[in-house]
Amino acid sequence: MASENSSNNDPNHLQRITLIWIVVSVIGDVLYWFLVGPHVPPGRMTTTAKDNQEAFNVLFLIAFPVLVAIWEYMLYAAINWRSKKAGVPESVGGPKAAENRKLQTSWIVITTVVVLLLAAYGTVEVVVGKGSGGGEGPNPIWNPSGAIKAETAALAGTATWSPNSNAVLPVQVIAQQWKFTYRYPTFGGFESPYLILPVNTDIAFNVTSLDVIHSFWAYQLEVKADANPQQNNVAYTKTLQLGSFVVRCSELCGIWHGAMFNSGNVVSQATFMAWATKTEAANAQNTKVLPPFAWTYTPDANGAAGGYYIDGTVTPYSPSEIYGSKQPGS
Ligand SMILES: [Cu+2]
Repeated sequence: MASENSSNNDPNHLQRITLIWIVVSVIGDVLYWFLVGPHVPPGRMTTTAKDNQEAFNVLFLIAFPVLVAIWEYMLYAAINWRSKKAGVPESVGGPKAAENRKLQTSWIVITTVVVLLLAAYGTVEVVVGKGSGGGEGPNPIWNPSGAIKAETAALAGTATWSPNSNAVLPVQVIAQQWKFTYRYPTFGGFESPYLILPVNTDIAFNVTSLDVIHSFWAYQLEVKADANPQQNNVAYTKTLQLGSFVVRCSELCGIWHGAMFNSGNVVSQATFMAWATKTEAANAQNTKVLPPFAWTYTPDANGAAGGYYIDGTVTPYSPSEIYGSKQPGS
C-alpha cells in the first residue's frame, strides 16, 4: 500500500481493479461459451454427455472470473506496489489490510455463497440427469419413466422394444478378464461383442462382472459404472446423436486391463432393429447354451453348481464343454 500521506493522490485502485476484472471476465466468459463450450468433451451424443458438457461449462464460467481476479491482482500489485516504487524496503501487509472488516466479510460471504451454490447445482444435476450416467446400484433412486417396468419385463423374458415405441431399452454389460460382452434381453437375450444402440432412446445399462471388479466406461456416452461380480449396477442415459464411441475398463483388473476396451455405435432406430433381429436369429443356436438372462451370473466352469451352463444335471461337464460334442438342440 502507498504511504498514508500520499493516499489521497492515489487513483482509486479498487475501482480500477474492479473495472478491469469485469471487462476481462465478461469477454473471456463470452468467448469461452460460444467458441470453446460446444466442443468440450465428452460431446453431446447422449443426455448425460450433454449435461456433463454443460455442467463443465457452467463451472468454467464461474471459475474464470476467480482466476482473473487472482492473476490480475498479482499483476496489478507487482506493477503498482513493488517496494522500489512505494519507497519502502520491503512489501508488508499494513493495518489497512489486516483490519479491513468489509474486505474480510465480503471474502467469507462470497466464497461461502459460491461453494454452496455449486453444491446445490451439482445435486440438482445428479437428480435431473437420472444419476448422470453413474452406476446407481441395483435399486436406482432416479429412473427414467418406464425403466423399472422394462427391467422387470427383461427378467421375465417379456420385454420388447421397437422403433418409435419410446420404450426403455435394457442392455446388460458383462465384464470379465479382459473383455466386455453386451446382452440384449429384449431380443431373446443374445450376446454381442459390440455395443449397438438406437438413437433417441432411453438406455438402461445393467452392469455386472463374471470375475473381478471392472468398470464400464463408455466415454462419449458419459456413462461410467463399476462392474462387480454378483451385483447389478444400473446406469441410465438417453442417446441423442448418431456416432461411434469407445468403451474402456476403468478399474485395474489384472495384467491385460490396458487392453480391455472395445467400441460401439449409436445408429438409427431402424438400423438398430435390423441389426438386433438379424443378430438374434444368427446367434440363436449359441444363445440357447447361454444361461437364461439374469442380473448376475455365477461363473461355473464345470456346471456342477448348475449356474453357468444349462446342462440341467450334476455331471461334471455340460455337453457344450465336452470337446466334439453335439450342441444342445442340434
Ligand atoms: Cu477390467
